[in-house]
Amino acid sequence: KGQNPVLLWFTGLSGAGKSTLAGALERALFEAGFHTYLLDGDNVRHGLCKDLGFSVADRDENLRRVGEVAKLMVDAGLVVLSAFISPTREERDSIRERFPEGQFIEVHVSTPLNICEQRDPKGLYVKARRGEISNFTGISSPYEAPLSAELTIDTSKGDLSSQVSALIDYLTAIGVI
Ligand code: GGZ
Repeated sequence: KGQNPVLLWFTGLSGAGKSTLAGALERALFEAGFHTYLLDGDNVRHGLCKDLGFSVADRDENLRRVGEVAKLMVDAGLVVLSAFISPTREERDSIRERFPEGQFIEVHVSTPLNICEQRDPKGLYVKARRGEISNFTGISSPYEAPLSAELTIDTSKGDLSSQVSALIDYLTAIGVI
């Protein structure tokens, strides 16, 4: 099916819903016959980036590698989705610069910290508050919200299917699908 390859870059706090949203969008695109790939911590941090932790330098290197892999996949014609906290503007912007205008689409998953902390699906916020995890984004390490993301979605408002529809509508409007 006709598609214009792009990288959809989901950024936001741990527990904001990046993977859920990107995963649901990928399923919808796949079912509609598009060729996609989802990059996230689960398939990258255990392999390609298993030598890296959560210091500023390691996160930058994690994201640099992800950006380069995504670039290869976009060159291969895929609609690539990535779901990483990606806490710094500088790192996100340097990945954006690796792509032609319009091929890097930043999606800010803007769910507020207090909601992410209430959700705490893996119990990581509790551990971070106790000081058992260092450099935890939002608690002991900063998160810089995007200043001009193409899309902003707060997953504490509305349901998943309407959020996926908003993403599909956007991709349709800009001619990606
Ligand atoms: C933030 C951490 C940390 C620290 C482990 N800070 O929500 P999760 O659990 O399932 O996904 C998070 C993941 C962060 O990896 P990313 O590759 O997305 O981060 S980055 O873009 O900053 O490179 C979280 C868990 O690993 N995790 N320690 N200190 N999140």
